[in-house]
Amino acid sequence: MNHVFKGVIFDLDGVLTDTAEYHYQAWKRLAEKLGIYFDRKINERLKGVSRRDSLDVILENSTKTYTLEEKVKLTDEKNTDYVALIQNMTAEELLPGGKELLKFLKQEGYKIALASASKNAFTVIKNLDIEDYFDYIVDVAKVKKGKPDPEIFLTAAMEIGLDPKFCIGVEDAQAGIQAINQAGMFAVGVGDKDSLKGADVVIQNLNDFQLEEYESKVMF
Ligand code: B16
Ligand code: MG
Repeated sequence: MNHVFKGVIFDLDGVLTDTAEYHYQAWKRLAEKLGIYFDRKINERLKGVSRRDSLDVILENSTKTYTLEEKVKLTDEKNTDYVALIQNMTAEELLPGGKELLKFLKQEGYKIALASASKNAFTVIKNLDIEDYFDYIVDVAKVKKGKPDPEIFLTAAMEIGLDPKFCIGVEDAQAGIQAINQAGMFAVGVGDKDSLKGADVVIQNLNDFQLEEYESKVMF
């Protein structure tokens, strides 16, 4: 293998699949129960954000203050609903270009890792039937600092045995792009150019992923 890059580290929600809709449904149910206003616009702010921090965003619209214990109960409740929703996910829910890109990277000998903020990432990957493509899936429960801290991407690079500079990180959230930048990796943003500042390139979906083009942009 004579590639410039040697590994690709993927985010999950918003890059390989759209679990945001399931997160939305589960948070919506909790918010309704608590009598708190919640809509899809607020849900956008939860992308790439940890479960606990997501709850704090939702509670910004609450007049009541919750104890730490109550917050744990609320996130547990949301997660029970979310887990029930993702049980029925299938390979059909892989976003455009996902399968083709994973196949190509594997064939070409690139290392592949997952750096998702979701504690349910493994279940989703299994249901999408893509777990065999990954050399390493970061267990976010063991990561101390969330994105934009680079820890999750650096952990992934270390576990696949690569210097971060030989890795490409792929993200749909601004905090994720910042994490990739701070990790010293090449950053591919998936989504809207204006909301993914600092990305080396921004693509609409994984069908537009152009490895050769990215390799021609860097020099070591
Ligand atoms: P969980 P990603 C993130 O996934 C989601 O975008 C975010 O909305 C969610 O709160 C977070 O995972 C935690 O998920 O409650 O399942 O642990 O984009 O980092 O793959
Ligand atoms: Mg994401």
